Amino acid sequence: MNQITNHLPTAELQALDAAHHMHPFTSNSELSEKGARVITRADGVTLTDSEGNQILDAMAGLWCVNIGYGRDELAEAAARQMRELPYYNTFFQTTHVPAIALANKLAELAPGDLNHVFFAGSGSEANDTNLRMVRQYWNLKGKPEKSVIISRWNAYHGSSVGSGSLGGMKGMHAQGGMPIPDIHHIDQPDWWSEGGDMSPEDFGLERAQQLEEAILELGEDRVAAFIAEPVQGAGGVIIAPDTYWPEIQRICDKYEILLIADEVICGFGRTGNWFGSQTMNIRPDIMTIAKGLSSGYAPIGGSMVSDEVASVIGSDEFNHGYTYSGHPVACAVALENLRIMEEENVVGYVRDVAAPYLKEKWESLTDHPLVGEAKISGMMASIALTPSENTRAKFASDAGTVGYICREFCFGNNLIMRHVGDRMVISPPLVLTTDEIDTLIERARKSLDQCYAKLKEDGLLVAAF
Ligand code: PXG
Repeated sequence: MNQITNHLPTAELQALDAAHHMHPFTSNSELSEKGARVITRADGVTLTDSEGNQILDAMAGLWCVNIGYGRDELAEAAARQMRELPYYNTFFQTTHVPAIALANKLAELAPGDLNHVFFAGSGSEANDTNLRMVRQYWNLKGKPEKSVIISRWNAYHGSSVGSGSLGGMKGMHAQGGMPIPDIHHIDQPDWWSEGGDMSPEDFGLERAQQLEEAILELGEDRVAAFIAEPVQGAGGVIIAPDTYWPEIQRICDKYEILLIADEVICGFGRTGNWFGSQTMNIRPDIMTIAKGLSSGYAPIGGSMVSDEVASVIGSDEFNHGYTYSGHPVACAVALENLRIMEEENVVGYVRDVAAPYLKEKWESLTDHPLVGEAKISGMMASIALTPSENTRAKFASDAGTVGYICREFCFGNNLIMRHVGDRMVISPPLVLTTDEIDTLIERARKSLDQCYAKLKEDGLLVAAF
């Protein structure tokens, strides 16, 4: 077979897919029974599948298509760059204009003195860079024993061995020999699920102070860095109580621990500022970037690095890099994406228009009997599903059972809304109009109603305790 086109019948495409394509984070046997949804095109915030359904993509792909689908300028930028210089590397004292221009632009946009960028092809690769970079930093400072990186349970930092070890997904650790040594995890600031009888404020402080306890337990002279997402994305859009981040910053400063902010989801406008670190008012030494950097139009990631860290790392050869570090086509696409974001004031639109509007509508979902808390930061949001909102009870069914049912109704209503366990999450394109927000909320509410009726019918509206 030479050509696979959009014109084959869906069932045929699904059969070919099941026969040869291994999907990420998917049970392939389950998938081949059901058949994958085949997406054929997209425009703005709307996907079209092979059956002609028009689906509102409230996840922006995988949290990445920030400026929306179908922007010709990005296709043109890629084509132009492919004609001029489709590939050259940035190893061995060479460079090229797209990498130079993008590095300069990023230095201008990044907060503080994060003036340097080490390019990668993805967020996972960039976090692998960070892992090696912070250890090499302390090594060059004459403290090679400072090698432990502290992270959080339920964090997501990527899927490679290094970044998956940094992450705190136990299901991932169970496969393939992770975590690697010298990664230590503390608890996440998820008040709804884990806050017990504490107030959110006290709980936020308690969770931040776990960092201090871990540093003291491991030994200050052993800890290299703390890594965290400003808002946990894949973990369920977990937004820490207000007391959390100031305390984390205090502890990092006190013990001279490098702070790595993983901005792969939060970066590039998602939280209503260019970076989530600005929203949370923290001063990272390193930021991981990817996804929204190119709005997902080309695979690219990187590590934004402070003057201090860059100067220490630069004092010796850093034996690290990827074939596609600073890939010229990906850099050209990212530059065009950032140009559009600036010219169209996308971050201002999020801050002043879209996010306040979405917040009001999203929080109104808490009047639904299935919805406990609603959390939102800029254009990333979650709701906790619960059989009993007054007690913050979990469902008696296995975690994720109810979330999955709700997600299936969302799909049926042409809305891509994800579930993480029994939390429903959204992260739509930043350019979503207020009319499209209305449609999103309408479809979400309808799906919640259907889910509620189904749970009642199946006897699943039962609390775990
Ligand atoms: N850090 C964060 C905070 C992420 O969200 C990565 C690193 C890794 O990036 P790459 O480009 O290597 O995938 C991510 C990626 C999900 C989901 O199901 C989330 C991600 C990726 C795939 C699925 O929520 N985040």
